[in-house]
Amino acid sequence: MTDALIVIDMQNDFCPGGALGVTGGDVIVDDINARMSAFGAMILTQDWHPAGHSSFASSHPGAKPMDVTDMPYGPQVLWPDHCVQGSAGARFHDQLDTDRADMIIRKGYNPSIDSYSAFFENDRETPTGLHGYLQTRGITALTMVGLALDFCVNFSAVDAARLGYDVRVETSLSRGIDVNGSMDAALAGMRAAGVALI
Ligand code: VGL
Ligand code: ZN
Repeated sequence: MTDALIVIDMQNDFCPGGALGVTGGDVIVDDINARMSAFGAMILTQDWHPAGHSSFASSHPGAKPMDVTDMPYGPQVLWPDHCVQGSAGARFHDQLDTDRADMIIRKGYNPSIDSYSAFFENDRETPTGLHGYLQTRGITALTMVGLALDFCVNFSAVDAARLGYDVRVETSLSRGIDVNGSMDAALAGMRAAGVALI
């Protein structure tokens, strides 16, 4: 049995100075690198949106960032333009040790659906393929770190727990956006799903 470290969205746009910068998002990079050698598998996720993505406030006339809109799949926070495919903001943080990754999974490339989770798009049913990858490698235990704790880490951890993985989130190696109480809701939701918060 192999356990995997899943490093979520450690990209320039989620670090201070980026389009959707998370406070302290960059200070965790060295400690994340230091954790990598403790795992049998190392996976990175990368938020990867086409220009004009439906999760961008700029794609909705009259909307501003952090507004919430109704999408066919449910409520969706509208974000500043971020992690546009091929842009500097979409690149991993310069100090992240990407050479150690076995696998890089991109998400959010579907123009009409956002994808917080590394497992499913925000309709909660369109798979990214990560579950199949982990299953074929025999991986059953997952540790998650990265950005943002209340969105992509949260959704990934809850989906993984639902899929039957043994899931831990190392909160000291993660930072959140905290919009409209999202941090408290995320921590409560992860605990309720059986995710171990370390
Ligand atoms: C994320 C908002 C929009 C994240 C990605 O990585 O948590 N948050 N896209
Ligand atoms: Zn995004």
